[in-house]
Amino acid sequence: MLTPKEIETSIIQLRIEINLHNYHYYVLDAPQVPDAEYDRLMKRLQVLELQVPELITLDSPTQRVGTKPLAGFDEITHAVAMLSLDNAFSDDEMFAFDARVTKGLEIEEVTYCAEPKLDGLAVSLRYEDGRLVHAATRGDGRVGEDITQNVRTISSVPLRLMGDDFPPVLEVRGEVYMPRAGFDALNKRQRDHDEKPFANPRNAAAGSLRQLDPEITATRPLALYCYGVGEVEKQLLPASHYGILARLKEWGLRISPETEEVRGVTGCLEYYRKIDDKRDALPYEIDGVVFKVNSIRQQQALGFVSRAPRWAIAHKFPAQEEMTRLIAIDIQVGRTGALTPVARLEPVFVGGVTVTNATLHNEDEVRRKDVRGGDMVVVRRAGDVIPEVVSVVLAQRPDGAGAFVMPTDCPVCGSEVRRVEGEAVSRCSGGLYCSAQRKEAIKHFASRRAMDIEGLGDKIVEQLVEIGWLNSVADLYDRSALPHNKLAGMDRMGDKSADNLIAAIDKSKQTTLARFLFSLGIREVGQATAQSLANHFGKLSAIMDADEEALLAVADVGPVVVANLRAFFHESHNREVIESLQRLGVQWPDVVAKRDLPQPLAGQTFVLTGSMESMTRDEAKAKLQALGAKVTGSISKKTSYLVVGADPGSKRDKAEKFGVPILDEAALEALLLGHSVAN
Ligand code: 9MJ
Repeated sequence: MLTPKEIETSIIQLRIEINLHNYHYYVLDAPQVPDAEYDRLMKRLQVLELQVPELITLDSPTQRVGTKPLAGFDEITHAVAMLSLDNAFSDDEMFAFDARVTKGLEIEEVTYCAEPKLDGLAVSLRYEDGRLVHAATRGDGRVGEDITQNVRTISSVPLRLMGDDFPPVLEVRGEVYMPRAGFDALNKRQRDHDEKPFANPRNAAAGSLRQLDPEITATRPLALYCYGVGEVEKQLLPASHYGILARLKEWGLRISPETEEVRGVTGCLEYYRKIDDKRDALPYEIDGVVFKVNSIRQQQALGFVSRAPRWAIAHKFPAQEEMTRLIAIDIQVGRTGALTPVARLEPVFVGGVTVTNATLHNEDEVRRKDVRGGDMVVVRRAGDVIPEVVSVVLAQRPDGAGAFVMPTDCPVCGSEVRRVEGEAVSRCSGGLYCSAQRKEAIKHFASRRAMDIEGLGDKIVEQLVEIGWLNSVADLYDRSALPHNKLAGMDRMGDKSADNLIAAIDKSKQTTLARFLFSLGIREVGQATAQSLANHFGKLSAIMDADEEALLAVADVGPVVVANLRAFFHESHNREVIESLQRLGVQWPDVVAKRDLPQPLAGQTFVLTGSMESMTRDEAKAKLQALGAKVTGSISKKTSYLVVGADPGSKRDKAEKFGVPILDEAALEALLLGHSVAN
C-alpha cells in the first residue's frame, strides 16, 4: 500500500512522464515508447487518481473528455483579433504582394516564413500560467465560440505547456484539421453505421468541433498545427515569426515540419512549387501555402488593412472542388462489361484542368449521393485522381429531376445487364458480342504494357470496330481481314501511317508469355499476376490446362483469379482466338518454369519511381518479379524497398516518412546481379 504522500508523488511523476511522451509523439514525431507502454502509464495514473479524487486537476492527461454535453456554445471575445489572410492565385499576384512589402519597408529583399496552408478550422488557444484555459473558433475575428471542451479532447493539444519559461499569458493560433487517414477511417465508420459520410476532411473537422457532446468529438481523429500567436507578453518572444514558432514547439505545441525561412519572392515561388509537388504525399489536405514577413519589427511597420495583415499572404493552389451543373448521367461500358455511371458536366475548371466528365462509380454510389440529371453538384479533382462528384446541392435541384435507374439492358449491345448479389458492379452479359467490350478489349490488348502495338490508338480501334473490320484481336494480324488499304483509309491515317502500323503489329508478334497473358484481359489478371503465372508454369498450355489446385499454388493467386482463369479458358471462343493468334505468328520463348527454382526475393515488395539509365522501369520490374519479388505502384508501411531513379517525385518523401529503405539504381543493379550470380 502506498502512503497518500507516495500516491501524490506518483501522480505528479506519471503526469510529467505522460506529457513528455505526448511531446515526443505529437510534436517531435518521434515516439519514445510503444503504444502499449503509454496505455499502461495512463491506466496507472487513472487508478491512482481514483484513489485520491481530490488530486484530479483539469490539466491531468486523464481529463481530456468532459462528461456533460453542452446546450450551446458561449461566446469568447478574442483579446487580440484573429486575422484573415489575403489570397494570391498566381505568380503575378505574388510579385505584386512582394513589391508592396519591399516598397513599404523600403528594402530590396525580404525574408519570409513559409508554411503550408492547412484546410481545417482556425482556433485560438489561451494558456494562463501554462494551463489551457480556453479554446475558441475564429468566428468573425473579434468574437468566436467557446469550444474548450472539444479542443481538450484533441490529443496533440497540450493541456499544459512544457518547461517553465513560457509567458504567463499565451494565446496560440493554429488550425485544427483531420488527417486524411483519420478522415477515411471516420467515413468508413459512418457508412458502416448507415450514417452520412463527410464530403471532405475540412467539413469533418468543422463538424467534429461543433459537436455539443465532447464524447463524440473525442472519437474524431483531429489534430492541431500552430502558426502564430495572439495576446502574449511580447518581450519574452523572439524577434522573428520563425523564431516564435520554434519557441512554441519547445513549449510542446505542434508546428508544421514543412515550415521554412525563404528569401524574396523567388524563394516563395520555389517553396510553392515544392509543396505543390509534395501535396498528394502529405498526410493532410492543404489548399495553398502561406508567406509571412519573418521579422516582427517589419510586420509591425507594415501593419494591417481592414482585417488582414499587409505582411502575410496565402498563395492558393487551384481549387480542388467546384460547383457545376450535371447535364446527364451517361453509362460507360468497360472492358469487362462493367457499367459505370458517368456524370456529364457543364465544363468547370477544377484542380487546374477543365473537367467535363466525372465518375459516379456505381449504382449504389449514385443512390447514396442521390445524384440526378440537372442537379448542381460539387465536383472534386485532387492530384491525378479521376474527377468525382462529391455531393449534390439539394437546394438547387430543378423541379421534376428523376432518380437514377440502372438500365436493365446494355445501352451499347442490348444484352441483359446482370448484377451479382453482394457486388456493387452491374455488368453487360454480352461479352465480346458487345462492341463496347470488344473495343476496350482490343485497346487493352494493344496497350503499352500488353502487346505494345505503337500507333494503334483508341480512335482507330473504335473506327475499325464500328465499321466491322476488326472483330477480334486476331484480325489485327490477319492481312486478309485487315489489309493495308483498309488501314490507310481510316481518319487521320494514310499510306505511311498504315505501313508503320503494320510494322508495329508485326513487331508485336515477338512477345513474352507474361505480356501475352496480361493482354488477354482476363478479369483480375493484372501484370503482376500474369508474371507470376508465367514464372510458375513456364508454358501457356500448362496454364490453360491447370486445375484449381495447381493454380492456387501460384503466389498471389486466390480463388477469384482461379475462377476467372478457368472461366476464360473454358470458353471455346477464347481458345480459338488464342489458336488464331499463334497461327498468325504471335510467339514467345518458353520460360523456364520457376516452380522449383529458388525465389530469393519472395515475400519482398518493391516500388519503383523516377527514370533509370541502364533499364526501363518495366525491365526492372520484370527482373525483380523473376526473382520472386512483388512490384507494386504505391508505398505503404509494408513496402520493403523503394527504388529511385532520376526525378523521383513524391514517393521518395512518402518512403522516408514510412521509414522504407531507399535503393538507387546502382544498388538495384548490385541486388539483381548478386542474385543472378547466386542463381
Ligand atoms: C493555415 N491555415 O495553415 C495562417 N494558416 O495566419 C497558416 N493560417 C494565418 N497561417 C494568419 N499557416 C491568419 C491565418
